[in-house]
Amino acid sequence: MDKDNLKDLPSLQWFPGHMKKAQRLIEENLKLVDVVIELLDARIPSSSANPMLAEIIKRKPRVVALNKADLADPAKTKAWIAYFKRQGVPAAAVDATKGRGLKQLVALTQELAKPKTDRFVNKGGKPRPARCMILGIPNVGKSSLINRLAGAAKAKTADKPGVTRAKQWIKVAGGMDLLDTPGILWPKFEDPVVGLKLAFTGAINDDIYDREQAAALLLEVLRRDYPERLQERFKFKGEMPEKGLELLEAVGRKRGCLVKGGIVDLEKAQTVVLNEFRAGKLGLVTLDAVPEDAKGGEA
Ligand SMILES: Nc1nc2c(ncn2[C@@H]2O[C@H](COP(=O)(O)OP(=O)(O)O)[C@@H](O)[C@H]2O)c(=O)[nH]1
Ligand SMILES: [Mg+2]
Repeated sequence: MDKDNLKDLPSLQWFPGHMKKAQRLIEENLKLVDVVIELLDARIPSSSANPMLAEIIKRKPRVVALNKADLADPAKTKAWIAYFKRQGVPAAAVDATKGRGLKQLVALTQELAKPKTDRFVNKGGKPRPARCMILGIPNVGKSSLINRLAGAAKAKTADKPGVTRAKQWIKVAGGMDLLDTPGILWPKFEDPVVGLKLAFTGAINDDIYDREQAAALLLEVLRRDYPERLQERFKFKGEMPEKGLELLEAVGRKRGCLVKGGIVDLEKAQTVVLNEFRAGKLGLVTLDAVPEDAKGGEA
């Protein structure tokens, strides 16, 4: 399987062989760059992270881009950025589709590369832009970000017969060189909660997860972090049930998703919850809580 096919692999088809190959491609490109840009989904910054990133990039400086910030809770995005900074990792909120936050991302990347580019000049080299590459799991927005950063100066692919396709560098406004091929990371699929969060933010395919579990988990997280919105949206009066499944049933009742005998049609209720969440009816939501600092690294 070549590099281009690997790009389109649905995340659940990551077999050990694919993971090794993806890792090898990244390691090859790592040698060429000063800095890596780790692209995360601002709605699920820890669930969209690759568990082995630190091992893969070793000591290469890293900047985090919290993408799809237009869909995330702005207060939580701020808290996540502060958290990364406390871990010594510069971070910026971006919206790759509209181009928001990209100037800041480029500035952070250059700053991070400065020791390296300065050293190069001190050894007699010509000043050069920071070299970087983008890493992230499928659907996090790598291509959108690369295209947006490329702007008008989009890299042409020089496909000369008989010549191995050279690495293409994109010159980014503001003085940064970006590899046109992103590194594809696999998600944390061992953790079922992470899998569900990836599913309902659209990072993995819809039809491979249990919709009832997904809706129940979503309601539980919303109850914990956004109780007023849940209350308001589904017109709960007084106490809301605590457990996800009970919440789902209550939502079904509120919305009249009933079958004969007044029993709640859980399937209909799931659809209501998942569709309304995806349509943004519950507002801007971030589903991963910022970890406690005492526990160290952003697992
Ligand atoms: N709302 C929003 N959608 C985005 C953003 N970035 C990417 N997307 C969407 O997310 C989907 C996956 O993006 P893509 O660039 O193909 O992801 P890739 O698989 O990492 O290359 C596409 O539908 C994009 O339009 C963003 O910042 N905000
Ligand atoms: Mg892509």
